[in-house]
Amino acid sequence: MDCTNINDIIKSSKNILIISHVNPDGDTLGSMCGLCTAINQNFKKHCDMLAISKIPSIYEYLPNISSVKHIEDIDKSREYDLVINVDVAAIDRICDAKILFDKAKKTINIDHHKTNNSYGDINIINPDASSTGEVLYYFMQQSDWKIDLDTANCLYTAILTDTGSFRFNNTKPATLHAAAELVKLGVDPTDIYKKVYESDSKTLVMFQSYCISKAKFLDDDKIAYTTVYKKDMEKFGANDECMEGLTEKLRAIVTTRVAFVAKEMKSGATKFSMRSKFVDVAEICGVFGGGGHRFAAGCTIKAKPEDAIKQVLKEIKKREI
Ligand SMILES: [Mn+2]
Repeated sequence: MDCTNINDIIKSSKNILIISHVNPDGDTLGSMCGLCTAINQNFKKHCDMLAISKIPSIYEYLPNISSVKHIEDIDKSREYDLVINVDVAAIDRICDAKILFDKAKKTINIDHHKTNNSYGDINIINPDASSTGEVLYYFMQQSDWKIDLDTANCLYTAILTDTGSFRFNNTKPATLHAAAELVKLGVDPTDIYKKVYESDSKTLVMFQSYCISKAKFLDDDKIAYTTVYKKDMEKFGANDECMEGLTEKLRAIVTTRVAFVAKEMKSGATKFSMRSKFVDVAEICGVFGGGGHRFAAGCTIKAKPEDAIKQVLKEIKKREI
């Protein structure tokens, strides 16, 4: 990786935009806010930050997140000197912001998804890294950037959330090393844990309990799934944030090999969030035009939940799960 080149590009850019992916998670938001803070600290430069859809309220503690612009509020005719995408596996994950990316004089693509096809002018991609936060930590270190406490809190959040609190199989020695270094810089693991994992709303807990109570189990309980209808969301006053972690709860059952949540969309299509313990669900979701990681993936099928679930179950049952 050519750090000098990137430092020079940042130095020579008058206006910089950092873009996070649609349906933002802790990794894309932590990476965006951390990179923005670090560029400000190290180069005395302001960056614009962009969110494509609603930021989950639990991430409101991230430094500088209040200055993130939303796609509806940004001038899409603007030509940035530099646009940096963080955790954006494919360019369509930034939806309408693609126009800003295409117009930019230079683009940098920072990611950890193995499916990323290096669509930027410069690409900093490490498919072995747990998270984009981890990629950024090592990039900043190799580039001799100063990492202040605000940046450290952001990067730690990114790593923590993408590893499910250092539980998922993407947790490698390098991941824990990066986290340890961030703790050395002053990050308080208990404080961030509470902010991320002990901030559930009553609505979320009651709604998820309901969804789990009507889960279905197939093949000696190896397959676990639940269907979330529009009317369920309405009944509980639940929003998309209330879906967070639901599929993982079904996977956590000892007998489960594959778990999914099928959500009825406003359009009438069905959106799947799939998790597994062994089988490659990115490949299963890929059959339907979706993707993701080996043990965590998603797809959307243009059919009502009952039909869409039949199609998905057929694909799952073709495999040794
Ligand atoms: Mn990520």
